Amino acid sequence: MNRGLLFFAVWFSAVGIAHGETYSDSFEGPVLNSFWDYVTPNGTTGFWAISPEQAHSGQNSLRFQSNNASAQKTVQISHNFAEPVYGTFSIWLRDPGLGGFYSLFLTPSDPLLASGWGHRVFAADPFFYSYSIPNGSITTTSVSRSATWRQIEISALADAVRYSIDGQMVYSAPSSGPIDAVNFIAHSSLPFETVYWDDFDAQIVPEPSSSALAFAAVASTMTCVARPRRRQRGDSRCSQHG
Ligand SMILES: [Ca+2]
Repeated sequence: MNRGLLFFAVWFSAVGIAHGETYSDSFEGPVLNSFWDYVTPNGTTGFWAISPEQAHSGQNSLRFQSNNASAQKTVQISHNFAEPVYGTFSIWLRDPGLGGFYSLFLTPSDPLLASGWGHRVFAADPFFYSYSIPNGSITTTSVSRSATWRQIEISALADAVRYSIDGQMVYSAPSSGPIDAVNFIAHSSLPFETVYWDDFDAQIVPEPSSSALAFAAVASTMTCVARPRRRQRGDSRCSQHG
């Protein structure tokens, strides 16, 4: 990527964070965007890197690779919201078509639901994609696994929950409340198993009782609301009112 494109990519990401309502990440690098609060330390159980080996868009994607230990290994990236949110989250997964356990999942805010697998769509079955609901069982879908890019999308909204793969809805239900974090993750017991992720998108809807009401109370001004992060980073969300 040339410097002009690189600047644009960084600027676009920063604007996406600042407005708070949406965030997109195409993992063009050269480093991982600060939107992500947690990344598995490289070498602990595997490795992650911005990689030109595969790309759903642009020139790069985010590569997860397990290390060569014999134990089960995990590589994970997460964003923790400063307060519970509703929203729609999607990412493209370059599934090798076999092995592993690759998933997008949302962590429910309700502690009684957060102890389980959360809202999760994943590739682990040898032949088909699966999903699990908070404190629920695993369901195998009719969407087949193959060595190609697939888009996984999970909506946790105030009135509904929906899971989709490549635009095909595989599960819907009434809302089970807001979520605290969005995560994607790779588990593997095999050495140097590799998957790629690209084009993450978040459409975030703040809870009416918190930031939405705070924004509504301030009219005709450019307002930036400082939002301390639960783990480490501050954030500011700016919105034009009036
Ligand atoms: Ca990309």
